[in-house]
Parts: sequence; C-alpha cells; structure tokens
Amino acid sequence: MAAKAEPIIDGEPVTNEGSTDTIAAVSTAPGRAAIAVVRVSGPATRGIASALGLGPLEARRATLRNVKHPETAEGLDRVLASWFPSPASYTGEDMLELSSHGGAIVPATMLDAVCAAGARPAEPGEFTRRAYLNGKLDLLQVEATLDLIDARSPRLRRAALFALERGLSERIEALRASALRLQALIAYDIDFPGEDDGPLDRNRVSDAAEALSGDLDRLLSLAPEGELLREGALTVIAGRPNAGKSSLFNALLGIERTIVTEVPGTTRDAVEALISVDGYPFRLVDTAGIRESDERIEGMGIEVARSYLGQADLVLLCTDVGREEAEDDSDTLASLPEYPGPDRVINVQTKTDTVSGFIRYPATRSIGISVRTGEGLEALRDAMLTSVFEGLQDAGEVPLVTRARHTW
Ligand SMILES: Nc1nc2c(ncn2[C@@H]2O[C@H](COP(=O)(O)OP(=O)(O)OP(=O)(O)O)[C@@H](O)[C@H]2O)c(=O)[nH]1
Ligand SMILES: [Mg+2]
Repeated sequence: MAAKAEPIIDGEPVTNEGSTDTIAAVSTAPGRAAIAVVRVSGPATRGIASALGLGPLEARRATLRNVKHPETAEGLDRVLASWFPSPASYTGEDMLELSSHGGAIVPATMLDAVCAAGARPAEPGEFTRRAYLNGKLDLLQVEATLDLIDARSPRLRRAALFALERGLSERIEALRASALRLQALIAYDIDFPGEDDGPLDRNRVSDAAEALSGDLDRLLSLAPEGELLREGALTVIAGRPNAGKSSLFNALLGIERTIVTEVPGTTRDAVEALISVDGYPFRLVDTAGIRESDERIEGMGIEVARSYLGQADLVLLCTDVGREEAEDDSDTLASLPEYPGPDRVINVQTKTDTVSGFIRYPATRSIGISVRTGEGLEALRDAMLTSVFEGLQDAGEVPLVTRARHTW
C-alpha cells in the first residue's frame, strides 16, 4: 500500500484524539471453520498479550503460543499470535492478532479471555474507523474496504482493490490539484491585470478549464455503471405467459431454480438470483407472464412483475417465436407505464428450435434463443453485458466511483 494516507474528501485534516480504550473482536465469520481470527487494538494490547500468557513476541512475526485465561489460568487454545506495535498496524495502534481454531466455541472463548484481560468488544467497523482517524486509510479506502468485503462480482473486487491501493484517491487528488491551479490562474488574472509580465493568455485559462472538465466528465460518466457493480444490474425477464421466461432464467442461472410447465401462468411470484456474466453482476428476476387476468393470485403476480419492470436496469422481453401474434407482445408491454424504454430492453425470441428457418424479429435489438439447443444464449449474455456495462468494458482498469456520494 502507498504511503500514509490523508483524508481527502472533506478537505479538513482529521485529528485523532487517541483512543484510550482497547477493542477486540472475532474478525472472521461465525460457523464451523478451521481457524478464526481475534483482533485486539489499543493501548492495553501489550498488557493483554502478557495476561494471556503469550510471552515475548517479535513484531510482525506469527508465533505459535498457548493461550490461558487471564483469571483462571485455564489453557484455552493453541494459536498463532502476531504482534503489530504502533504505528505500523492496520489501525495505527498497538495490535494483536490471534489465529485460533474456529467453530462455535473457541473464538468466543478467546474473545471472552481478551475482554477479561482488559479489552471491550468492538462496535461494527470500529477497527476501520480507527484506521481512518489515525490517517492509515482515507475515506475512499474505507469504502473500498467495504466494497472488497461485500464484492459479489470479480469486477467489483478489482475496482475495490484499485481504490484500496489509492488509485481512486490519487485520481481525485490530481483533479483537486488541477482545480487549484485553475483557481490560481484566474486569481492572477483578476488581481494583477496590468503587471509587468503582461496579461495572461486567455487560452491558458480556458484550456485548463476544459481539460479539468473533460477529466471530471470521464470519471463521472462511468459512475452509473460503477454503482451497478455493487448491487448488480436489475435484469427483469418479462413477457406473456408461457413465453419461456422461467426456462431462460434457469438456463442463465445454470440450475433448475424455477418451475417450468406448458401451462400458461405457471410463475406467480418474482424469483430473484444473482449471476455473474464475465465477472459483471446481474440481479436476474423471473416474473409472472403479463396478460389480462381475473384470477386473483395471478393478478397479484402480474402487479409484482410490473413493479419490477418499473425499476429495471435491463428488461429481457421474451416472445415465443412460434406464436402467430408474437409481434404484438412488445407493443402490449411497451404500452405499460412501467415500461423502461427501448434502450433498456433486449427483445429475446424464445424457442427457436420449434420453427424451421427462424426469421429475425424486425426490432433493433433482438436475439433468438433456444434453451433446448443452447442457441443464442452466448449472444444474449454478450448483449446483456454491452447493454449495461459497455462503458466499463471499454474503459479497462481505470479509477471508478462506485457510490452516489462520490458524485456529489
Ligand atoms: N422447444 C422448446 N420449448 C421451450 C423452450 N423454452 C421453454 N419451452 C417450453 O415452453 C413452456 C413454457 O416455459 P416456461 O419457461 O414455463 O414459460 P414462462 O414464460 O415462464 O411461463 P409462465 O410462468 O407461465 O409465464 C414449457 O413447456 C417449456 O418446456 C425452448 O427453448 N424450446
Ligand atoms: Mg414462468
């Protein structure tokens, strides 16, 4: 990681009063596991290590040790203990990491012992908060840490790691420096118009302003896609009953998740699953087929489908290629107030294996697929990617803003 980070977003230097208490937490997820990690941070860490009977520890070297309870002296576990003296630690404070055995009991026992020796349980995010307050991470890096932990797609993992390594911070710092240079040029022009050096060349100011605004536009233009990387693009599979929506949902998911039958009106509720296409996340939703229906439960399903349509980042509008009135389907959906508009819709013609000499539906974006033969599924995945994440794909590995806050 780069040199000591300064908080850069608020522009105000953040002062750390210095924590007086020592915090501890089991940092690994609960459940049956080979190991668990208990972290301790704060001024009492050294004393806690000694109360647990760890003996002398070399800085930043994992050492095998027996841990005993500070009050009862009962042996608790054999652990790998790592000691990180301040300031070269994650939080900037004295820190101790105990890699104990995992499972339901051992990590809790470790935490209990550490607290009996003088620590208190940490609040959620408190280690990272201290790292921020001690200038070890800037705010963008804190958010990147969260994104990295929560990443549900390989692309977000890469973007988050880039931001954690200060790629995004450095980009923002460069933009800020350009803005300050521009401000200085303008101030010079206003304050000293008649100086010996002569007036400032107007082009210098306008060129600098244009360059800055171009850089900002480039960063912000990818913001909507960056945000979708965190949650996944809401991709709604819609169409008339029996169009093959659930079959497509299962095919994209790779498992038989929803019920498929030849009876129109099979799917009643919306079923959601996260899939990754080439490392990019899509929240896929299978919905009830949309038609006029007096049947109460089907009607409710249709309402749910319509509300999903209204929020969709992308709609896969399915039409059974064999149906004679197929061409009316897109008109029926397009007349709904929730319909998102053609640039967010891919027309999918289903069941191409049932017709010989499949003829392309005369719509701009239309892909023929068959879940029986697999035809067109790869082309559909490509179209989904380009529809939602084209900018990111073209941009390659660049700093990315992934939260609405970044665009304020
Ligand atoms: N030959 C063929 N049949 C398909 C294909 N896709 C779906 N089907 C059949 O079409 C029928 C309806 O499929 P579903 O996936 O249940 O359709 P749906 O749009 O989810 O239907 P509802 O939930 O009722 O709205 C089933 O009998 C499927 O086996 C395909 O690619 N080829
Ligand atoms: Mg269905």
